[in-house]
Amino acid sequence: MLVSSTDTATCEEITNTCAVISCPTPAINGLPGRDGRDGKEGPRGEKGEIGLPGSRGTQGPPGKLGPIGPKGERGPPGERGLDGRSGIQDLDILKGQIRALDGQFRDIQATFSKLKKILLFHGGKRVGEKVFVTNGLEETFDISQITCTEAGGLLAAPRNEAENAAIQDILGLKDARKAFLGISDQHVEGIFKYLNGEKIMYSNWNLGEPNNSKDNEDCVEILDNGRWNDIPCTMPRLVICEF
Ligand SMILES: [Ca+2]
Repeated sequence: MLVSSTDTATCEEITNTCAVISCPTPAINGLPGRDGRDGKEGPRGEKGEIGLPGSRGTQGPPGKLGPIGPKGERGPPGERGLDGRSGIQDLDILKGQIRALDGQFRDIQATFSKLKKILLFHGGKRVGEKVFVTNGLEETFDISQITCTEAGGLLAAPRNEAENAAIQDILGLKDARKAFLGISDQHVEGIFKYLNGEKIMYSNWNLGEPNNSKDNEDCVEILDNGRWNDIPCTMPRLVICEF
């Protein structure tokens, strides 16, 4: 009977139980073999998991200006400011200043009233708050105008019938026949204005006037009958001023 060496019983044990048996001589281990050749590339593996995020890129250029946003809500009230002066103190100061001004104004009124009386005493004529008075001299239009301005008044220019009558009265008092009025059309022919550039609001032209005779009559005289006539500005006439 032949027994494989791979069985669990040893050869000596078998020899003791069997009549004929040959036991193999033990083999010696061989040299290790060489590495084999590389195998073929295997099949493609499954898709891997998502990798970690990359590093942050550089900042891009500024974007375009956006549309105006809606109006914001009202902010909280600011801190209280420093205490100012009392309004009552300011009021007392103002009252004192008003009292002082009122006193000065009354003094001026008294002085003005006194001057008016002096003017009237010297042949002046009063109409409302206006007083007309003459210095008794006859001058050209320009000199008459300057004379009145330097005296603190204006060349007389009646704004209504009452004022015109007052000027006419002065002519009678001085036995003068004519006087200049503060009216002319020196700037625009045919457009008569007061010396402040305002168009006249009242007139009392004589019949046929203004006629701009010889194209040289830009100033206005008042006659002893109260009527007006345009004449050359260089003719001498009684100076009558208004204050
Ligand atoms: Ca005339």
